[in-house]
Amino acid sequence: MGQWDVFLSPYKQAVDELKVKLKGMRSQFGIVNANSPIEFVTGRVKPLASIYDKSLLKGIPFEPSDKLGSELQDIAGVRIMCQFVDDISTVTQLIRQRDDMKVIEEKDYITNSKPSGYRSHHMIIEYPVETVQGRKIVVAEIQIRTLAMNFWASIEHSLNYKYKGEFPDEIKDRLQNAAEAAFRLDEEMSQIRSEIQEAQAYFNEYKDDLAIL
Ligand code: 0O2
Repeated sequence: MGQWDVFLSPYKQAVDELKVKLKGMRSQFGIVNANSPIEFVTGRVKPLASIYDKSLLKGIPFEPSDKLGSELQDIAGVRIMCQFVDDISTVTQLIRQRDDMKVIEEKDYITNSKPSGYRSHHMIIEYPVETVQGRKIVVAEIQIRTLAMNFWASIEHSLNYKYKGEFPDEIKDRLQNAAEAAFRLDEEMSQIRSEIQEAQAYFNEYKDDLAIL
């Protein structure tokens, strides 16, 4: 096993565990028949090429070290998607209350969106991982956003590969307009939230019967 594999292994463990725990939160809402503030959860360990790019950007030596692990806070990253903007504060509150992770920083890019138009709530946590060498505290990033914010961010992220962050003005303007449109969509959906949730509750209750029809 290479040095990088050894270094990244607790981060992989953290991502796997966090995904199970956060998906567990979603199922618990289902069990008590309550609308879940969590729609779905994804997670990844930052690819080595992205670790290299970011370490270069931040002027941190590209080597498997504690310094790299604490300065690049998103080597372990988990993303929580919500249906409604209000769900985001419900989820952040649930995470703050947990004893198995410690929130050390929060970044509210929803109230203060990034100049690109990016919106999301970021929580930086310390998460203990039990390894055969003992306990290791891993820094991880949880990004919480609505489905509309996620749609925008994933499109913008793919375009970033093409343009390497240097968007032509026209694309930049269109992306900013699209970000505003996504935000207006979230606002509209919030207005009709109770209608949507009643329909979803009805569908969940009768989905087996509906499947027969
Ligand atoms: P990837 O490929 O997702 O891993 P800071 O140290 O706080 O100044 P840092 O560490 O970049 O800066 O943190 P920040 O700004 O909170 O962003 C971390 C992650 O948020 C990014 O990781 C993206 O996942 C996401 N993000 C931030 N800004 C944007 C944006 O404008 N567009 C999109 N699509 N995502 C964004 P990486 O490493 O950039 O990318």
